[in-house]
This record gives sequence, C-alpha cells and structure tokens, in this order.
Amino acid sequence: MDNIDKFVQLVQESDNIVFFGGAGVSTESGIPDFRSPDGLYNQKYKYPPETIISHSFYQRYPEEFYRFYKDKMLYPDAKPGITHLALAKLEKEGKLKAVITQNIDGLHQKAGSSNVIELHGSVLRNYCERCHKFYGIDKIINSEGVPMCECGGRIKPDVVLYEEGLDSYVLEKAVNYIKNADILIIGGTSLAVYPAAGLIDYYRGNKLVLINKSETSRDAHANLVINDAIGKVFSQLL
Ligand code: CNA
Repeated sequence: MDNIDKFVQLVQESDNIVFFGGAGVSTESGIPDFRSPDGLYNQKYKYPPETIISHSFYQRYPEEFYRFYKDKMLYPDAKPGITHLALAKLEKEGKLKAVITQNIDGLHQKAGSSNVIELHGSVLRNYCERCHKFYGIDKIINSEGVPMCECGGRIKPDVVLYEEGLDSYVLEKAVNYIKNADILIIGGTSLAVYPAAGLIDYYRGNKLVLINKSETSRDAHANLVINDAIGKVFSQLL
C-alpha cells in the first residue's frame, strides 16, 4: 500500500479530522505562494515582500503597500481547487470538523466549507480605520491608490500583517480543534510562519499527516509524510 492509499484509508476510518493548511492549497487555483521557487519571495521587488506587507511599512508607505497588495495579493476570479472541494465534501459528510487556514483568499468558503478558521484574516473583508465601516474586495480593486472611506478614513484589509498579533479568540478556537482531533492533516504550508505553525504542537494523537511538495522542518514528527502535489492526493477523496 503506498502512502496515498494509507492516507485514504485513515480518512475513511475517521470522523474527527482537522485540516491545517497554507498557501500551497491555493497554488493550484493560480494564486502564488510565498516560498516556492515561483513564489512571491523569489520574485524581485524594490523591497522584500515580508517588508512591504508589514504593519510598519503599511503605516509609513501606504501607497507602496497598496501597489504591491493590489498587484500580487488579490485574485478575485480564482476558483476553488480539488483540495478545497474535497475538504468541503468531508465536512458535509460529517468527517471533517474544521479547516484552519493561514490563507487569506476565501477559497475554502467558496468551495462550500462552513467551519473555516482564518488565522490571518481575509482579503475579502476590509474596514475603515476611522469609522469601522466594512467594505468588500471590489472597493479595494476599484480604488485608485490608497482606498479611502466616505468618512475620509483610510481603509485597511482585514488581514494580519507581519508584526501584527493574531486574534486570541481565533487562536483559541484553532487550538481546541487541534487538541481534540483524531487526525490532523497539514497541507501546503512551509510551516515557517509563527505563531501559526506552532499551533500544530497542540495535536495529541498519532495520526499526523503532512502533505507538502517540499520537505518541511516537521516531516520527522509526522506519522505519514506525502511529498507531492496536494490536489493529486485529495483527488482520491472526491
Ligand atoms: P509558504 O511559506 O509559501 O509555503 C507554501 C508551501 O506549500 C511550500 O512549502 C510549497 O512547497 C508548498 N506547495 C506549493 N504548492 C503546493 C502544492 N500544489 N501541493 C503541495 N504543496 C505545495 O506559505 P505558508 O502558507 O506556509 O505561509 C504562511 C503565509 C503565506 C500566510 O501568512 C499566508 O497568508 C500567506 N499567503 C497566503 C496566500 C493565499 O491566501 N492563497 C498566498 C500567498 C501567501
């Protein structure tokens, strides 16, 4: 039995699965990740992407921030891929309890998942820093330069930038699902961004599955490692 068959069998036998994912889940939907060879970190910009999408950079150079953000981080036409769809199906079947994602693209919800814990927020939500009015992604796309609210305040994406803390309620919810999971599937993440990556340490079971194209620092801790395209693996569940 190969590792993909073992994975399918594990999933078939469980009704308490939690998925923890990252940008690699959405590369097959045409959204570049950060750390793959063709990811954003390997393209050349005036400043490194980590710098541009940080809190202090956003405060100091909002025009430059928004130029990069609109150009590289918004994919309003992206469609859910096989992995998003398979996870939504597992949830409907009562087998998957939660999707915990570092992604900010909203594709799990587009695929039909309802219990999605977004550790880093969503590009689909934006709010005025002054009056807190909410705006969708269209407002950002259709604005010239820095998007402004009708009250005159600046609009900020509801996304956790580098240097910003994670919402403690969201973190607690994620920890609870991970702690109580029978199977924890980790997929499409380099596990390099903290504190998000540290959440997997709360898993107490012995069915830790790691699916990622490249190796990660946690491969040695997993019970099953599949270094392959995640869509190929999840297509076995559709
Ligand atoms: P990352 O550090 O870029 O790592 C992605 C990982 O996925 C890499 O190890 C790749 O090898 C792997 N990978 C890429 N494609 C596939 C595939 N088809 N099958 C299997 N594995 C694949 O991204 P992380 O999510 O680990 O880093 C966290 C950051 C990235 C979060 O803060 C996100 O907000 C941020 N991000 C999100 C998006 C998005 O929302 N789609 C896009 C780009 C970056």
